[in-house]
Amino acid sequence: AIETGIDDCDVVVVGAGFGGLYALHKLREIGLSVRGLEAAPDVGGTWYWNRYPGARCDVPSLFYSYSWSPELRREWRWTNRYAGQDEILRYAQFAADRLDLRKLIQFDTRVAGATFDETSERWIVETDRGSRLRARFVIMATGALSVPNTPDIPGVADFKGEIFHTASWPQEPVSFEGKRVGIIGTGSSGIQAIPMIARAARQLVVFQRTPNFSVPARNRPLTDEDHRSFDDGLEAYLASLEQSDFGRVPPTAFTADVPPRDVQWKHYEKLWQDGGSGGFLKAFPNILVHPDVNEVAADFVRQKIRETVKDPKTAAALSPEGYPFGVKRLCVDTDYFDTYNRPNVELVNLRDEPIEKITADSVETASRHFELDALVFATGFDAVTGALLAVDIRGRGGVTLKDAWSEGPRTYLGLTVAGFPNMFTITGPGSPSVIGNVITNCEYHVDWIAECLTHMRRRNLGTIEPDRDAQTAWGTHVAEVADRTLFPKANSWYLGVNIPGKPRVFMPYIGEGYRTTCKEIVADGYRGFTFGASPGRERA
Ligand code: NA7
Repeated sequence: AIETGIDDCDVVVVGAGFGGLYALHKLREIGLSVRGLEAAPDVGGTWYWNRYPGARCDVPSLFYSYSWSPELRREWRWTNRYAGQDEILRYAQFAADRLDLRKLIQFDTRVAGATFDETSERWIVETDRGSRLRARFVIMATGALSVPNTPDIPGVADFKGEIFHTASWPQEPVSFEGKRVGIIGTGSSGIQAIPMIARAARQLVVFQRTPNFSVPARNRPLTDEDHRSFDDGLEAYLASLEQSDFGRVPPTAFTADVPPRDVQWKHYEKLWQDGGSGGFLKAFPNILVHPDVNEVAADFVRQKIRETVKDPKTAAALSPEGYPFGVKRLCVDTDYFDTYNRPNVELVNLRDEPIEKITADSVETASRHFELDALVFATGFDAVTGALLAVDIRGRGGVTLKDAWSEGPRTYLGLTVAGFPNMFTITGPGSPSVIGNVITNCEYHVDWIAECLTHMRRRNLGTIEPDRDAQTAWGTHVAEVADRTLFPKANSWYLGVNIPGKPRVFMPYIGEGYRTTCKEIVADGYRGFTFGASPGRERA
């Protein structure tokens, strides 16, 4: 019997960012009834919220686009080498309209809980508006960088000035004109926002705990020639998505020679002039693996900082030491280091003088007092697992995802979780997730899920879930791959160390051949998965 007051569908997709939008489209296309739920009033996901000044993608715009649709490609023309937040958001809106997806999505609706009912083999999804949906499948397209992290600094609630977080920036324009502004955090977001705020504000105080490696974007308008050359290379690019895994550690990393220092230096000089992070991260196959190779890149960036920043003490404080180059997300900036030559910008090195408290009108360090009109938190995210654990997800036996992941996330392929049948995680932990190009990573997951659901329909299968052994082996593999690289040697959000109490587990999969592995598993009859027979209800 159909319970009243509950909506039934085949698939609930949580989140209307690039992953969720494509999931809605693709699964509707294969004939499933789909419903989207989105906390924001509009599509775009992280690009909806991150409206801080300077917000820009560090993957070139021509590639940071849906690769699956020739139509969208033809009808959309990127204006800049690196797209700003506003343009990316417009692209997401364009895709949603062009694919007619809005009618499938309930906006301003946050998913509070999702419970797998073992009797009916249905997910019951509950929203913060008190509505409930029932679906065979749940797709968590909730994003890897979508839950802002605001550190619990004593007195923060007392601050009477304006207060912002880069990842939940207001919709209405913010003016820093004539104001004394403080910013906490120098990750990608801070490094993009700082030069912009510095230009507007009377005074900008940057509170830095850890300096970051950053390379120039050299953003510029795209030319007809850029578009032509992208089109010419398109076929090869699309094929490369299938073959290789852009941005990850290749097997040759472990056998490659150590190139002479001057050869490396010369190459970095060229990459520095070209701009962008992609070239640096694959400058030499072993750059993220071999400490000696890595150290030259680190030295190179430190040298650039010394050449750029006039005050030697500030230059020294801005220079990353003690952790490898490129194993925290490499920042890409416009005028970042040069901004510290402005008379209205001051760097406060929290290693020397930690923040002690925030008062009604100031930030106080151990030795100084900074009066401020506005305070910006550029303090990052509870990455990769944050948005999944923010939902009260309950699988078989009422076990919560929180309990299942109390010692760190466990998944099979970053797509599925043992004990949580018919739930899929787009860019989940244990998948390439946010390494490389998130849009194409999302697409691959959606395509994989669509193929899986088609398979299940053909065979009249009711449920899919990974075996615990397969999941454990996958987790071990993900960790082993990371442990062979320099990635675990930095306290990055990849490891969850930015969030107090979060288990230290390297979350993204950085091995090569992820897609090949996923395909082989499918070809091998979904090795490592168990399917449940159809409960005999209507077919999906
Ligand atoms: P990140 O990269 O996590 O950077 C957050 C920054 O905030 C980083 O410099 C942190 O210093 C700093 N932070 C965090 N907590 C504190 C406290 N309590 N006190 C002082 N400073 C603090 O986040 P972003 O938003 O910049 O970028 C995230 C990703 O989004 C980025 O990598 C791209 O992929 C897009 P720490 O390094 O922890 O010492």
